Amino acid sequence: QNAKFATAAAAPQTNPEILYTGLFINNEWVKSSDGKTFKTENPATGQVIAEVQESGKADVDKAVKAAKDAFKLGSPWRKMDASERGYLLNRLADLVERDRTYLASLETLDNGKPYSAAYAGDVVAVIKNLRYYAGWADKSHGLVLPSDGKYFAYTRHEPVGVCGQIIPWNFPLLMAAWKLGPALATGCTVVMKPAEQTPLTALYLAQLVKEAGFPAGVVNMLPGYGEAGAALVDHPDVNKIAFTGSTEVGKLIQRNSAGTVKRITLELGGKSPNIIFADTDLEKAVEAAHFALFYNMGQCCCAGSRTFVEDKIYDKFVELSAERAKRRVVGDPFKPETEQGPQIDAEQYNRILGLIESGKRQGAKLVTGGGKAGDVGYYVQPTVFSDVKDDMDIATTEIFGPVQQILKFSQIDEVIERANSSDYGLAAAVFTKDLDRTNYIVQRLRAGTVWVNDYNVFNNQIPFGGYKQSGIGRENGPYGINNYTEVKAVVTKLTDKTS
Ligand code: TXE
Repeated sequence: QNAKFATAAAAPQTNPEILYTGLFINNEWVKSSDGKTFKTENPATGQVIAEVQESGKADVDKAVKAAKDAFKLGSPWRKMDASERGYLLNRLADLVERDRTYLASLETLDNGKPYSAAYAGDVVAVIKNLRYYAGWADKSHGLVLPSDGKYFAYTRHEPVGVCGQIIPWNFPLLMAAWKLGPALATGCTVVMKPAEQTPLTALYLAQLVKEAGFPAGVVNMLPGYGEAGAALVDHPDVNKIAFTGSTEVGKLIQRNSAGTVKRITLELGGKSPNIIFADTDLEKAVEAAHFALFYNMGQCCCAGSRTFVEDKIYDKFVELSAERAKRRVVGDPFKPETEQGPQIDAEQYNRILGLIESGKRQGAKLVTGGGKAGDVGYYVQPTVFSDVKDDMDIATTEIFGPVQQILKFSQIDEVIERANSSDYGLAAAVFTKDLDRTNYIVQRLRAGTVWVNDYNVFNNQIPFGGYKQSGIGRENGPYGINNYTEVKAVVTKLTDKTS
């Protein structure tokens, strides 16, 4: 984080006003066609925060029409200079920055993540992402190609068109930014569906889109359930789907997109290996492995959820990891000292508790935690398992909760093979001071990101995405732009040619 954002967090608004609960279509707030609503709750208390309009298929049709109209030839958006699109994205970043405290507070209320993380992490990353892609708006361009024959050949990078963007609840605002930034930089139009658990910050962001001056229909926001997402996937006028969520739904989306040959990018689940060699700084590695798993209540697709530790330091590593997990401060996410808030909802909470039970049943050693924390809200104790075997459910299933699995290894090729023997391939990390070993291992791990001597390092310049069943495509960095463009080759006959 740069100095500009490194100030202490402003005091949160523990009861932020809920301003927008409708559907945002064509720069207007409207109700759902069939009058349906759904409740969004505060996972720290289980209490309802607000009733939100629930988008159905008819609303998807309306929003897609608005996005299609905004993309029509001759529309203000299509005629706009690329640099102007960049200006609007920067303006949006300015507004997020202006409302940083409010947005971080609203995120904490709706999602349960510690306010300190929402303020210093999520919202800052949103601002930087929008600015990063603002810079790309007038720098994404084609090539002039030395074609054989008497031809002048060049490529145009054109916007792919109407994009359906379906996002999850673990980083609600940040996932909205990751998807909006490249889509708007390249001149696409968007219909976004935030997750049903966390619609509030995305809805507020939609209002900022309007305030920033984006033309009507360029961004449409449809709160609702998976059915609305499925209707976007099926819609013949949607040219591309960008999805972040479960591998299960990702497969459905891939299948259902085939009917209209949509472009798709999928960012799905993971079971990422974090490999710790004995030559590393033990205490730093323990802390890094703790952060790798427990950050955001374990609700990270890239969570280091298989911690492989070299046998020589295994016992000590387990002992220190348990001590660290016991020190983890669990509680009210608005309190500055809180490191861990509640899980997102009852479904995830019960699923995590069920997986913890499976770990106990299947013979892993529970070294700390192992159950719910408190009686109000969806809190789970920071949990550490040792003596975990590769075929246990806790070693193969994405838990998406504060449950660390520590596995033992002794040989480098053995740990590479075990690390790679997963259907997932999102991220991996290695901790060692040995350069040759580092180079050997990074070339062999089948993962979209490999961190060396650190974990969870995210920057907008760096691509992120998965191998295997962790997804298709890469977000962020220059690669993120490609998802939103079609390449058009233009070949013009010349009457004369010279070198
Ligand atoms: O995900 P879903 P859920 C993983 C994590 C978690 C599990 C289930 O393991 O425990 O997924 O979480 C929308 N067509 N991740 O059930 O259902 C849905 O409304 C189109 C990993 O919350 O995939 C929401 O907006 N869209 C992950 C979004 O998909 C559909 C983040 C994600 O929800 C749909 C979240 C359908 N048929 C969970 N069904 C990551 N990769 O970071 C649902 N949706």
